[in-house]
Amino acid sequence: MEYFPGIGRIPYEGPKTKNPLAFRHYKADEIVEGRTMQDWLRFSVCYWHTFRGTGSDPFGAPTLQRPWDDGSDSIENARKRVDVAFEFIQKLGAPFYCFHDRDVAPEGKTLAESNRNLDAIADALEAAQQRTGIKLLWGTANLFSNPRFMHGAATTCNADVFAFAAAQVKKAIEVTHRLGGVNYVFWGGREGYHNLLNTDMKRELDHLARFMHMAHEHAKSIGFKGQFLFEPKPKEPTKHQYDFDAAACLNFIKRAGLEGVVKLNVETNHATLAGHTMMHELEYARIHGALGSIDANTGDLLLGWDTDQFPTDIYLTTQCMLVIMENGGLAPGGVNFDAKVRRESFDPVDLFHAHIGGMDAFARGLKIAAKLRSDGVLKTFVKNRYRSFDSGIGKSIEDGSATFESLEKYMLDKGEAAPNESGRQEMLENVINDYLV
Ligand code: XLS
Ligand code: NI
Ligand code: NI
Repeated sequence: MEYFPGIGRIPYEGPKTKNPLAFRHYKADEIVEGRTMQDWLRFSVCYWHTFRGTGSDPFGAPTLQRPWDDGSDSIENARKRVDVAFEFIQKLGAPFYCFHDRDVAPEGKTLAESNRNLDAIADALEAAQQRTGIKLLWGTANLFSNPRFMHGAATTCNADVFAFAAAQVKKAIEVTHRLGGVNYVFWGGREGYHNLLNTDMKRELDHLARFMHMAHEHAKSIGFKGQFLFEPKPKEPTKHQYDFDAAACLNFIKRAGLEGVVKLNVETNHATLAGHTMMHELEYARIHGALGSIDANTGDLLLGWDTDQFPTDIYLTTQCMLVIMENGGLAPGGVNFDAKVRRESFDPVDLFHAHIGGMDAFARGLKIAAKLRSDGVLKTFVKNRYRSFDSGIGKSIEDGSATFESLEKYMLDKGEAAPNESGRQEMLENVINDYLV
């Protein structure tokens, strides 16, 4: 059975093609800075938006036409979706996918039944992976859709719900391990609060720390070597999510003694909701040695929620790739399209247009960033800007030999600081535009 008839493997045809179902820039085996595009980008298709999205919103019913899907929660339907997913990912030529437990398999009436459903679909996923060579970038657990998680999962006030969440994550890590997943993501679905009047914030954060240590212990005990990742997000569904942004996550990791255990999966739309640029979040994670993976999408700056649109802006992807290349890539992480087509884009073929656009935008960002790096434009400027710290008084500050006394003496002798130099922001913005064309 073919679910996307008339669409073959998406070819690379180069920038001049007029074929909407071809890549203009993403050529998997093209070498950039000594590595293939496929290895730099490690693209992943997400199961939830792409194969479970319906196009419904708070104001309207589903719109997306998915002729293969009978809309039911049966195991048969779930099995069929596995075939749909792998046909799509294979035709697209993405090497990875990722999922939540409840995206792939229906939730049962009890935990035991849910686990059995998940095992049954894991069999199908495993067979499809073997058949196609497509690999699992990460698995995760949905700890936010079921009403039991209304107060949170690891940060709930209900100890039974904490136990349920623990059992669910235990199983999700095991399934991720079984499927050879190379990361495991914790997005804090409802880990946050709507009102501090009913919230013991300290207790909730302590519980989250306990939860993460137990998850780490379990992963070790079963031999799961994948990277744990927190996915920062400032709000939605709660008013305040504990994993607000990269800085809040890193502080939690430190407070909980989880350094070296958890890195970050940074998502563009979450960065902008937090009032940051994606480049800021990536750079903040990178300099702390915690840049693990990214959820590639984009928000709409005029809207205040997580619109999860496909990234098409090459200014954005260039900025992402500058930091990712400086990080030496993302492996074992990757570039996961946590993005959905608009509800007006209801044809199955729109899924191809969306992913092709995102992959091409990142491939262009990669090529532009590589050129900026090989010409040394930004690096040389930035290095020169800080040269007063390379010797003399600046060096004494950096190497720790300076004290307030020595600095005071230096300045009393000198009388006034050396004059400042221009930051040349506009010139650098012009330089970037030269490279974008
Ligand atoms: C929601 C998150 C979610 C995570 C996986 O905003 O982006 O989709 O990526 O749980
Ligand atoms: Ni995400
Ligand atoms: Ni999101």
